[in-house]
Amino acid sequence: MSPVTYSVQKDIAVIAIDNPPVNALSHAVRQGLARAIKTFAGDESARIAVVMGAGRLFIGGADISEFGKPLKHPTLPSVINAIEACTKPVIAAIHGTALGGGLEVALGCHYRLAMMGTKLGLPETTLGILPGAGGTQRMPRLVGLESAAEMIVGGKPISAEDAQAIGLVDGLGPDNDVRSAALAYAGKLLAKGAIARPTRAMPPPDGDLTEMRAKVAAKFRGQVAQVTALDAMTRGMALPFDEGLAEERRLFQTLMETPQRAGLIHAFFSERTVAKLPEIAGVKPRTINRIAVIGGGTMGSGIATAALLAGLTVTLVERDDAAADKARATIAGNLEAAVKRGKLTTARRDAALKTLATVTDYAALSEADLVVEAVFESMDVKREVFAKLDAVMKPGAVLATNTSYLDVNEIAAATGRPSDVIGLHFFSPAHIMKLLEVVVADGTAPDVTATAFALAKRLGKTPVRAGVCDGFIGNRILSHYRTAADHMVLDGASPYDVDRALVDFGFAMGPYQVSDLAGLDIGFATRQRKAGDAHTRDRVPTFADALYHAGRLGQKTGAGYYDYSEDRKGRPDPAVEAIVAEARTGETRAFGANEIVCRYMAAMINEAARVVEEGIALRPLDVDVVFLHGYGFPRYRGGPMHWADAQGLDGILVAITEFAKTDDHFWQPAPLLSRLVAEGRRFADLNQTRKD
Ligand code: T1G
Ligand code: NAD
Repeated sequence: MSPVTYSVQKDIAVIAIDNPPVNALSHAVRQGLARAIKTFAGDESARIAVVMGAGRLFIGGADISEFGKPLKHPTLPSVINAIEACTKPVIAAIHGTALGGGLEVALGCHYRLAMMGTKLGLPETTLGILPGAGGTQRMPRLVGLESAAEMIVGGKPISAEDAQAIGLVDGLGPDNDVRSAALAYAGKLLAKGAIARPTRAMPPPDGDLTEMRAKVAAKFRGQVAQVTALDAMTRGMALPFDEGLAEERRLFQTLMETPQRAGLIHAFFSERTVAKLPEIAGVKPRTINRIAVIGGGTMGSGIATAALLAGLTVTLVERDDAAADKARATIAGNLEAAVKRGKLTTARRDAALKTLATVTDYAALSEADLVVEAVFESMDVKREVFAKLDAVMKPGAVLATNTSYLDVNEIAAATGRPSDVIGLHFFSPAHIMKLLEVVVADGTAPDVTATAFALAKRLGKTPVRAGVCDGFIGNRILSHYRTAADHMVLDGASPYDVDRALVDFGFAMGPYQVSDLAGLDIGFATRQRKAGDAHTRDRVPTFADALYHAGRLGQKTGAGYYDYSEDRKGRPDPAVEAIVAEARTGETRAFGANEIVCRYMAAMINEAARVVEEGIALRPLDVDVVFLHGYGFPRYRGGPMHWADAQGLDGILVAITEFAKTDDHFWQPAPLLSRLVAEGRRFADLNQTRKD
C-alpha cells in the first residue's frame, strides 16, 4: 500500500503522508505524492488540496538511508515542481516538524499553515549537503536573502511564530488537530477565491551575500557545505528560476559525493545506534524521580544542574556546610546562565531551585532512586563513600560513580549490592556536554543498565556503553594519543606546532590547549597514579611535570602551556619552550603538520582498535560517538574509526609499523587492526546494526 493517501472531503483534497517514524521522503512517498498530485489535477470534485503528515509530524526530510545509493525516479525536485505547477491551490498543513526536503515540499505548495509548536528548518548543511529540492531558490524568494541564508547556513529549525514573522508561513493553527485546522483553512481560502500562487513566480530578492560568505567560511573552517549553499543562493538569484534550480542540483550532487557528507551521515546514524543495546532490549528500566549527587565540585554541581534542568528532584551531599553552600551557588549560577541562554524560564529556574536540597548528612538519601558519586578521584575515598551509600540507600536504588579512570568492579565490591552499581561518566561541564559513558561492570544488572540509558535520554545526553578498564573508552584512548603527542614534543616538536596541526585538522582544540583548560594538575595526578604500573615503559613527559611544579596549571592560574595574561585564548610563551627544551634528552628533529596528524591519529586508532577488540566499546561506531561528543573530534570527519576506514586501514598499519622501527614498545599494531587489513575489511564491517 502506498504511504500517501488521497481523499476528498467537500471540495478539498487531502493528501496525507504516512511513513513512520518521521514521514521521510522515501522512493515510495515520492511516487505516492506524484500520483496524488496528478489525481488532484484531474479531479473535478476537488478545488483545493492540503498536503499533510499523518502521525506526529509533517515530514522529517529526504530519506537519509537512501543517500549514496542510485537515485530512483521521481526525484524530489520534480515532485515539488509538479505540486507548484498545479493550477488549483495546494496548501501545506504543517505540524510537529518540517525539515529539509519536508520544508521544501511546503515551499513548493502555494500556502503554508503551521500549527503552534511546529519546528521548521533546513538542516542539510549539518549533513554536509545543501537544500537540494529548491530550498536555496524558493526560501530567499519567500523570506529574503538574509533570513534564508541564516536558516540554511545555521541549519537550526525555527518556531512556527518566527516562521510567520519572516513570511515563511501564512497562518498559524492550534497544535492539537492538524486535519481540522487544515480543512478549516482550506475552506476559508476557497471562500475567498484564493488561487494557485507559485513561489517561483515571486521576484528574486535584492541583497548581497559576499560579506556573509567570508564570515561563514571562517566560522565553518574546513567544511564545504555552508559556503556552497550560499553560492547556490547567490548564483540562483541571478538566473531564471529553472536554471537556478539546475545549478542548485549540480552543487547538491557535488556535495553528495564528498567524504564530509559521508562522515556527517555516519555521525547521524551512529548517534542513534549507540542507544540501541541488545542486552537491554525489552528490559524495563527502574523508576527514577529523585536523584542524589555526592560531591558538589566541578562535576557534582554540573550533574545536579543537568538533573534539575530535566525536572528531577536533587539532593546533593557535601562534606561540610561551606562546601554545600558553594555547590548550591554554583548550581544557581548554572541555572541563571541557562535562563540567559533562553533555555529556561525564570519560573522553571525558581521551581528547580526549590527541588534542590544541599546537605551534609547521608541520611537525607534514603528516598533517592539513584545516586551519582562525584567525589575525589581516589579509590579509598570512593570505597568509603559506597560503603556509606550501601548503608543508607533504599533497596532497588541505583548506585552510580562518575569516576574517570577507576575500576568500577572494585567500587561495586565496597557494597553488598554490586548488581545495583554502574558507572555514569559525565563530561565537563556536565550540564552542557552531551556525552555520557555508561560503564557496565561485571555484576551490573541489565535493568540498571536500562535505567542508565533511560536517564540519559531524560537528561538529553548521548549515552555510550563502555566496559571496565582504566579510562573506559574515551580517556583510555586519550591517554594513548596524548603519549604520542608528548613523544613528538620530547623528540623536537613544539607543543604549539602540535596544537596548530590538530586544530587545522579540525579538532576543537589541540592537546596542550586541552591540558590548559582541564588543569595540568589532572594529568600530573594521573601520571603519579600510574607511575607504579610495571608495564609502563613509555617515556615520561617531564616537561609537563616541570610546568606543574612551576605552578603553571593552565587557564586557572593564568599560565600553562600558554600565557593567559592577556585573554583566555592564550599566547605561546618562550618560557615554556625553554622548559620543554630542558626536558629533551635525546636527539631532536623537526615535525611537519602531516606527520603530527599521522602519528596522533595512528595512536588514537590503534588504541581504539584494542578497545573494540576487548569489548570495552561494543562497536567502532561507539568509539566515534564518544570522540564526536566528548573530545572535540571534527564531526564532518565522522569520528576516528570512520576516518580511518576512509583513509584506508592498510596505510595506517604501514605507518604504525614504520614508527615501531624507532619505538617498538609504544607502536605495537593492535591485533584487530592487523587482522582487518589482512582480511581486506574495514571497521564499518563491525558496525552490524548500523544503517548507512
Ligand atoms: N531519513 C531516514 N531516517 C530518518 C530520518 C530521515 N530523514 N530522520 C530520522 N530517521 C530515523 C532515525 O534514524 C530513527 O531511526 C528514527 O527515524 C527516529 O528518529 C532534498 C536531501 C525528524 C527531528 O536532517 O532531525 O531533506 O533509529 O530518533 O527524536 O534537501 O529524526 O529508530 O531506526 O531522531 O523524534 C533533512 C533528520 C534530510 C532530519 C525526529 N532532514 N531527522 O526526531 O526521532 S536531507 C533531516 C531528525 C534532505 C533535501 C535534503 C529527527 C526528527 P531508528 P529520531 P526524533
Ligand atoms: P572536585 O574536586 O571539583 O569535587 C569533588 C568534591 O567532592 C569536592 O567538592 C569535595 O568536597 C567533595 N567530597 C569529597 N569527599 C566527599 C565525601 N566523602 N562526601 C561528600 N562530598 C565529598 O572534583 P571533580 O572534578 O568534580 O571530580 C569528581 C569526580 O568526577 C572524580 O572522580 C573525577 O575523576 C570525575 N570526573 C571529573 C571530570 C572533570 O573534568 N573534572 C570529568 C569526568 C569525571
